[in-house]
Amino acid sequence: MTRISVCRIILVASLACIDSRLMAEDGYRLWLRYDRIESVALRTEYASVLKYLVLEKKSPVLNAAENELKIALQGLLGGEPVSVGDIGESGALILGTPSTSPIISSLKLSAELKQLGDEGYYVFSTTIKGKRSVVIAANKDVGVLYGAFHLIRHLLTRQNIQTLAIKSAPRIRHRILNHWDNLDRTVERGYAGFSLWDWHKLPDYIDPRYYDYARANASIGINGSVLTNVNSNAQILTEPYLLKVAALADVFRPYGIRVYLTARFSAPVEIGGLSTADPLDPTVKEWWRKKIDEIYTHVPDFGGFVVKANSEGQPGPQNYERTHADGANVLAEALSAHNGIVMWRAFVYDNKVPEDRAKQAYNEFKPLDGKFNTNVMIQVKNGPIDFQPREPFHPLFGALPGTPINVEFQLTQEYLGFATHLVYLAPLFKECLDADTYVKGKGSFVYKVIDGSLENHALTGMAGVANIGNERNWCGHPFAQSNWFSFGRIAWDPSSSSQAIAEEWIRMTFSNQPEVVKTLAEIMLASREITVKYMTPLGLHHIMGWDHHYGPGPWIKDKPRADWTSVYYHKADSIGIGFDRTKKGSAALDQYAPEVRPTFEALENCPEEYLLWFHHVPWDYKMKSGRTLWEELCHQYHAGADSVKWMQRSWNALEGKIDAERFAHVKSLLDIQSREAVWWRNSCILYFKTFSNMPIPVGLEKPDKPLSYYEKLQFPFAPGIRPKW
Ligand code: GCW
Repeated sequence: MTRISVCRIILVASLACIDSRLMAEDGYRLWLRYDRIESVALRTEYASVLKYLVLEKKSPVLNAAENELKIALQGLLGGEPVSVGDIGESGALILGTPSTSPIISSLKLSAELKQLGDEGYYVFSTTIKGKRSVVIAANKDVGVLYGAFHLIRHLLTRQNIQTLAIKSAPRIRHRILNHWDNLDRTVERGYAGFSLWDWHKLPDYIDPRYYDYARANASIGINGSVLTNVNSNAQILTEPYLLKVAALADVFRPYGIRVYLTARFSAPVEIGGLSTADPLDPTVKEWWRKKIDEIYTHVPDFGGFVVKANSEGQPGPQNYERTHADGANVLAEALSAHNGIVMWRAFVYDNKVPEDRAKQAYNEFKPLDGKFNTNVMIQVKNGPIDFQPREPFHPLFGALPGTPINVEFQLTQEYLGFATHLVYLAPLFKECLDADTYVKGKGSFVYKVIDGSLENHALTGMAGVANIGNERNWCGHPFAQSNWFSFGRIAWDPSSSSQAIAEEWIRMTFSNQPEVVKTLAEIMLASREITVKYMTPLGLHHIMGWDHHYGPGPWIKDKPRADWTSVYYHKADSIGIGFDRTKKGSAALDQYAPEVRPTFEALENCPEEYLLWFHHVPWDYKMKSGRTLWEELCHQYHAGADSVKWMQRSWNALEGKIDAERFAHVKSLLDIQSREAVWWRNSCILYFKTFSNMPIPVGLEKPDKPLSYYEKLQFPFAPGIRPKW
């Protein structure tokens, strides 16, 4: 299909150019698709109140809210002009704060607004001057912006505006995308093209897309963006780059988004001309202080730093025999003068340490609890290894009561089929957040660690490693957009349900038709479990292709680092398979609270989805299904691959109900996913069979190629590869 090059929905574009008949459905508009509402009755009803916008005072943030409402309403109402001014003859949409809007101030909302903080909002229907009205009220302008986006979601999902009474405030303070974007525009583990940031042309050329990025984030409550890769380059801290960063910050600011950078620990040496980066050296401290002051001259609301130190070859304080706390604090001290924060990553492990990799972060950070400055958060991945399709929750959650912890999820699908597989990740995020750490008794859920309520921390955060690139549809796979969306929604409110978020996203992105919503929600909600089955069933992990992590590679061994091989993790032998992390093995389980351990310690108790994570299990072990472990493993791989066929059938049944362009796109991606699921299934079964020495159970289709075929496949140009520094 030829792509019709038409006006994009960008804030700066002419508002009149929204016409779905001209618009190629290429996914560019994400979930902010403001096409005319089909039902005349609903349009008339919405229009009677909402086509009169009342904004009594302007500010950059309030203007952003007003502009968005104008674009949205004009599109949804089918081109009816939206006036900005007074209350109309039939009603009005009034937005503002008590201090910017005399009308809102006259409504005496202090009791309602009290609990809503700086970013919360109150959206409600009422009657003002005898006219039906909808009010978006907040304490601060940014709350009004978020309220505006809530109302837009409400309209896009076709809900009524007669009885609105929505109060909402974020439970997490820092809701941040982490871009692993390099200065040459490659994106580490990025599968949606190159970086959005056109460093070469910044600061002079401002790609209109930056506005759309900001709009999309604001629409789901994301309020921070780390622009650069955690495998960082010190150049970003030099003046020419800070000017570029400042230009992006200027675009994002009216959308409530602060920018953050990654700090390379050796920057004082690399760009500062010092002979050391020892955090306790006074010249180093002074260098960071000056550098940070300089950053704030360019970006007055700069958010702070994310730091990956002494991990996978990155420099850090341990190069100078200092601790992670010494390292974090030198930055934190300088940032604190400007209200900036440090997110210091706990993703540390060392091939030279003779200890289960899953235990190393805890061992490193547990003794440092309470030693970090108050503006430091420790950023912990959801699981103890590395963004696998399934991991138990990280043992550091709950283990550092004296230190704020923020969780890092990966939206980009490094270990989940890149941007080719449809995998809805909200259930994975929720599985971690809803896990019970028991550190303060039953009910000590991970989400309570993250929202600060368990230990009373005010500094809270959630980080999502972005899946965004410069591909036209932003994320590569049309459904990968749902992972960006759901991350924002869950960071705002960790108690949101995966199902509700999926349905909301489908309605906004595809269609409000009940059949479409139902079918797509079923596919999305099943997709993560299906992926686990065809990739890493029963607690297997880290058996992907060498380095690029594309496709299966359970045979990977004999590499320079044992902890980057697959055999390190699955430990298959003639007796069985799996990593024994009980007391008989690495005792990683002992890092969890005593109440958590019994569930996993005894083989008979261990939930089967975590079996091979915690146990080395004999091939003939009897599973709950009555099958042996070997048979069950084969069945799971088959069930996974078969279920992708079910996803294909369900999708195909929607032909005609989804626009042709996205229908065809997803259809061909599902074809690839289906082929790759079979590839996973066949290679893993054939490989593990060399250890089990057991036949593939009767009734299951046999692989049509030998193991050697799969082992020889090479993908030197797989996307998203780690840069070789
Ligand atoms: O998962 C691993 C990735 C690396 C990444 C690292 C990290 C940014 O393979 O590419 O580096 O995690 O999280 O630091």
